[in-house]
Amino acid sequence: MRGLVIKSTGSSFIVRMDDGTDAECHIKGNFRIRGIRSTNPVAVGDYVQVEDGWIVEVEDRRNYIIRRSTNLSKETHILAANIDQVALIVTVKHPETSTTFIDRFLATCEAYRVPAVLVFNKIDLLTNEEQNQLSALRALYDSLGYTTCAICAKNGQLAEVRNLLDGQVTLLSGNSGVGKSTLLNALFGKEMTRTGKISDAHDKGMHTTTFSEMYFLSKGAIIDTPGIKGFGSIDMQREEVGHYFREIFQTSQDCRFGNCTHTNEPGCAVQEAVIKGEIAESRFESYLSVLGDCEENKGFGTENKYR
Ligand SMILES: Nc1nc2c(ncn2[C@@H]2O[C@H](COP(=O)(O)OP(=O)(O)OP(=O)(O)O)[C@@H](O)[C@H]2O)c(=O)[nH]1
Ligand SMILES: [Mg+2]
Ligand SMILES: [Zn+2]
Repeated sequence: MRGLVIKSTGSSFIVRMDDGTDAECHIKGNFRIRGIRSTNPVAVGDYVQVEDGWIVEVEDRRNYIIRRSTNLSKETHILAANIDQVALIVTVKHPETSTTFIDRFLATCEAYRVPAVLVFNKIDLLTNEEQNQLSALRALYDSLGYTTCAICAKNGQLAEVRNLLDGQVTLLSGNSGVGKSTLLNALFGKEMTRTGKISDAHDKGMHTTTFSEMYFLSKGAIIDTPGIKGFGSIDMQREEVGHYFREIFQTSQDCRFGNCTHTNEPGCAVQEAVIKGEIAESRFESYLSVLGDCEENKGFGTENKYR
């Protein structure tokens, strides 16, 4: 029988069967999907065929989003499949989300053609100066064509985000502790899942959510996922990296060389735009960090290198 994977712990899955019942299912150790080397061949959002509690087949995915797994192998981890959008939850502080992390995530969404929105949470904590920082960040990403919104999940100030979620299947992602699960609970008005504290010592989340799960809204659905540290991405050619940074791609049309990597080529329009302030330095730095990974040819996802 066919069903939709709504929860994954990595070793077991809850599948909502077409008849409306939920079944706990497993996969055999040698289960693989052709063409994708991932640590989890089955992800939340997958449509599967189940026989006697075993997932025996995964239907072709409309889309999916992956990151490199934490080990240094070539293997990747599928965050979710068949989604309408990613809501990347970020915070200016407590914990601070780095622009490198944001840009790496957005670049991967571009590569996989999954729309991404940026949700700035914990605006209740911000001083005036930090509010200015927030405004500057929103202005930057708005100018690139990403939808942004600012919320306080803790106090239920969610108006901005509710509209974005309506009727969509949305993957919630972001660093640990940014408030993904708090947002989920606030949207439902009751405790659907556990939330955690921010460690005093490191000002980071404690990786409270350890599995991915889909929750159904009256229209649409939300997938809460474990927080991630480094955002590894996919294998890219050096010339390709610029394609996934919208403004860099656009500006690169004016570079002298078609395969310009915007590092030290003459007649580089991108470098010129950075100097003129037309491309944000933070974005260019993120671009260079991804490019650097290609150079070292070692996959992006080393746990501690990027937050
Ligand atoms: N002040 C403030 N605190 C918030 C807000 N949203 C979440 N928090 C707090 O941030 C902490 C972490 O929240 P979680 O919802 O567990 O974070 P998470 O993103 O699900 O973290 P992981 O499951 O570890 O990935 C909790 O103490 C929340 O109460 C907010 O809008 N304002
Ligand atoms: Mg959580
Ligand atoms: Zn260039």
